[in-house]
Amino acid sequence: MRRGIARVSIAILLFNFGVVLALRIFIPESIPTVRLGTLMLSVSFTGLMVGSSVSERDRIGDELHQQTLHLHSLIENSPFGIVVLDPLRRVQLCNAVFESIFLFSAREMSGKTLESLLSARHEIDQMRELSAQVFAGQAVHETIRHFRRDGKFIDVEINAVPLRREGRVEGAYAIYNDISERARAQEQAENDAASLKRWVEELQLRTTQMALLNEMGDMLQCCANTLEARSVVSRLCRKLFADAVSGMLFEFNSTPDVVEATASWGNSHISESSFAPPACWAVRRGRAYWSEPASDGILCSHFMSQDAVAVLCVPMMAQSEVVGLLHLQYGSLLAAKDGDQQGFRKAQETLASAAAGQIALAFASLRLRDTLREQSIRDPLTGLFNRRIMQEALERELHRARRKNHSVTVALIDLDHFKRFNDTWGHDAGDLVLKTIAQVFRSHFRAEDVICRYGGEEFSVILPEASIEDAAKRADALRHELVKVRIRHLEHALDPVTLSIGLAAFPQHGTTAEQLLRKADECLYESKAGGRDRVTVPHVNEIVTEREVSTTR
Ligand code: GH3
Ligand code: MG
Ligand code: MG
Repeated sequence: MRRGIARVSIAILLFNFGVVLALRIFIPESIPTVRLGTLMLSVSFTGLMVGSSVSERDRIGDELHQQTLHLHSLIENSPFGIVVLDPLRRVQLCNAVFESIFLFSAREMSGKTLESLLSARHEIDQMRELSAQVFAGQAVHETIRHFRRDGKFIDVEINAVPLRREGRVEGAYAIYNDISERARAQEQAENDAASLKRWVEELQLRTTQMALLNEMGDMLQCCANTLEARSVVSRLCRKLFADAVSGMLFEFNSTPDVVEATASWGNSHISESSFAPPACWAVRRGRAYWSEPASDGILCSHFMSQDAVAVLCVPMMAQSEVVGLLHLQYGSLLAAKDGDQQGFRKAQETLASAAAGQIALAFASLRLRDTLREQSIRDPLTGLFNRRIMQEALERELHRARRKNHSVTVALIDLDHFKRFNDTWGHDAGDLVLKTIAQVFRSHFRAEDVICRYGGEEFSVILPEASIEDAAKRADALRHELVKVRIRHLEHALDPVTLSIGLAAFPQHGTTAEQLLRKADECLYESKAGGRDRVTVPHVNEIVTEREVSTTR
């Protein structure tokens, strides 16, 4: 229509121009006609100006319309969510993607702030801060976790810019990109990587523990006695249970009602070093037991203090019998294993049970070996060395004496009229006499002297580095000591025991074991013959050669 006006204006202008021209040609003298022509030309010119102005506005309006359509199409067809906020930070318009991200329709969101619609309580502050930044004139790029209408959370990437008009911020324009899938995939990948790392670490730890456990088993098998085994246990358990603050190894004593600490590692032990077996729940139940001093749980009663976060007691079982106890104390480290405390405890328990089993087996076999060895070298009734050990010890002492050039004395001791103890009070009484006398011998002689039961009621003592004179004095003192010993059997006081003793010394009375024993036996015989209860030494002028001992009296 506006174009029509322009065309009409041009037509009027042309018509007026034609009229003025005709008047000039056909009525040249008429001045009013000239004026009328001028007026008509002015009117036409004005009409032309109005027409062209209307056409220009029409063109601009068209262009604006096209641009608006284009912008709308851009916004609507954008793969991202787009929202425009008014100066009061309320939703002015948004596209379909924005609607689909948050599951609200444009109508529902229109006129409301995004904070009121889309954020959970803890994100409101973050949202407010973000919109404050934008309305302060800054462009913002953030990733925020939003809650959408159905209550699920989504991660969105936001690019927001302020909309300025004449230098003033009059709104905001934001592009939303839903990156939940990407974020979740990344989170999953991170979790997977963390789990893998944890598993690898766990595997490495298990490998190290298995290696240490095997090492401990190997070392324990090579131990010659329980003393060595205890030192192996304390050294390797310190490494094996690196998470524990300290540990103790308890063994059942020969006295069955006492458990005794025989090895320990680390500091601040809370357990008593010896206690009755029922004081420990692990011993009572025959399986691992955790005590937690800090909590309300039942504690083992062998603890002296409660300075530990947790304590693990594991019974050491060998052939279905509890032979000892492995005791491990944990400090703050256990508390630090927050999330996976249960897993950590289980792993420690399994490891401790494996270690305890291995230690128990090693100790049982060492004890068996010790027992067999003891049985092979000791007389079961008196606990003294047997004759075979006496022979070996004498050979060894003679060898040493030759090298170091000192003397060795051998004493043969026979109990006088021993048979009458058996005959009068029975064999038990006789056995009691033998045991008591062995005890007196043990306390009378030095630790380095070798006391043996030579056979029946005969004993031998090897006195290294003792001269014949010293040995004679010692033997005489023994005789006097023994007379004072009163033995009671079944309420009966037995007669005092007297001894007949024969001595011989290296090198003056013999240079070999055989020569010395023969000479000591001769002296013993002499003691018997002389009336018993005495000590006899070889005569001063007896000459000894390498081959035989000839006596000149
Ligand atoms: P003598 O003064 O001459 O040595 O007389 P004796 O009675 O001590 O010696 P004899 O050789 O006549 O007797 C030794 C007795 O010791 C004989 C044996 O029954 C007894 N005997 C040996 N071994 C044991 C033992 O282990 N227990 C008991 N009860 N008696 C034993
Ligand atoms: Mg005898
Ligand atoms: Mg005798």
